[in-house]
Amino acid sequence: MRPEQQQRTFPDGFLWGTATSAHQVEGQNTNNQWWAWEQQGRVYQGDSSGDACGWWRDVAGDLDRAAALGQNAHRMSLEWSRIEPVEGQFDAVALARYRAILEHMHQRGITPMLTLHHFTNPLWLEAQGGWLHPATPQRFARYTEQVIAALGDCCQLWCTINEPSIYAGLSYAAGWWPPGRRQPRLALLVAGNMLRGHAAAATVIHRAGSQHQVGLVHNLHIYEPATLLPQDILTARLFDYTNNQAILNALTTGRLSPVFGLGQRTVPGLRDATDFFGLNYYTRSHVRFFSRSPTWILGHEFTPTDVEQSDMGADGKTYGEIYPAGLYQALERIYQQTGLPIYITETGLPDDDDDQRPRFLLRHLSAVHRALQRGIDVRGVFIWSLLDNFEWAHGWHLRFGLYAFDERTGERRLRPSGALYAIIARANALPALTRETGGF
Ligand code: IFM
Repeated sequence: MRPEQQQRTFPDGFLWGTATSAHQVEGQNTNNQWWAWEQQGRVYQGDSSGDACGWWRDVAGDLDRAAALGQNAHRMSLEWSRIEPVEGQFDAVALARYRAILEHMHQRGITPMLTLHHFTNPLWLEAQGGWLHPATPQRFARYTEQVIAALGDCCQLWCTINEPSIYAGLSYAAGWWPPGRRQPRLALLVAGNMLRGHAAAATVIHRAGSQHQVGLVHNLHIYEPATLLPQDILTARLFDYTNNQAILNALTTGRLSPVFGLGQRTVPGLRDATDFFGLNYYTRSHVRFFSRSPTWILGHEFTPTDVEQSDMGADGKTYGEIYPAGLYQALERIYQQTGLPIYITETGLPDDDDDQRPRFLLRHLSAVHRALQRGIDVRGVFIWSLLDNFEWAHGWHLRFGLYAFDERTGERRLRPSGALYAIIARANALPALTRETGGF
């Protein structure tokens, strides 16, 4: 058989999963800053997370669906505001509920990966300034201690914080997310504090035993200079430095660059905090030196009109280019710089009619396979997401699920891409390389 006719297999034990987050699927998360923001009508067309996908009530059906699709892993997050509804008071009932969810997973052969912070803060923390407050990393570590004591025997893969650069940028520079601030300097302070929180939580988790693996989840967005003009190249590098490189440097050196604010630069525990890199990869944008509408520092980001785009980007604020080569670039860069094993903790696209997702999956997973062949240590992929869910500022208007979910009726419907992902996960292999299934 010629090599191009052979299946492209993945290593034994490779994790094939999907990812979700608490606020996006649980429902009735009334005690965090996002719920409050939604009640103020700040989400697109007044949408609210409401009952979301009902996971707090009942998760078994969706976990059955994940298992039936051959998934052997699921990444989900814990809701800090449920576990610590009042500062210093921990809710044993909420922790028991999470324990039951983890047991459901194990019963179905699904390995859990837990994220401790995925964009939401308890209201009491937000009232104190959230991640701008210098004591927040220690508060986060105290919450982590309770979680490890209650759930440490049910999980070994831990993500401390999801996408610090996105949380900080959208909440404190762009102003699209609560608390709606527009001061890039604050965004950098917040990102720095989140790195401190990552180190503090990792120290707690590592203390609980060497079976625990800790990662930080970073959204590696690709910044492409719009032209070869030196000013565009430099601006793209500046965007990349503040959003990507400064975080990679912090993880490998244990020191924060001055972009994160002045003050103590060596962060206790940061250098040894990270056992794996959690890579979220979605897209790239093009960057041009200062235009009349700068979205960040001295620059303007955009997506050229002649590239294939997902349902993202229609609002002109977000970026939706489908760019699988970027996943390979990200994997290679992270592995070269950090030497850490990598989980792709999220990749996916909003595509309501599912006319792009099957090809998206084949092309992005081909990039992963190519990376493995070149010796890059990728341990698993979590597609965002198992089912459509509450997409933050876009509300219910962007559909990322392998299952379509109707938030009015609760109906779930498998999309063709979900069936395709099941074939790949069950075979632990991609179909043979063809023009349709291979190139990226
Ligand atoms: O829905 C989000 C998720 O919460 C974090 N990463 C990107 C996803 C899609 O926008």
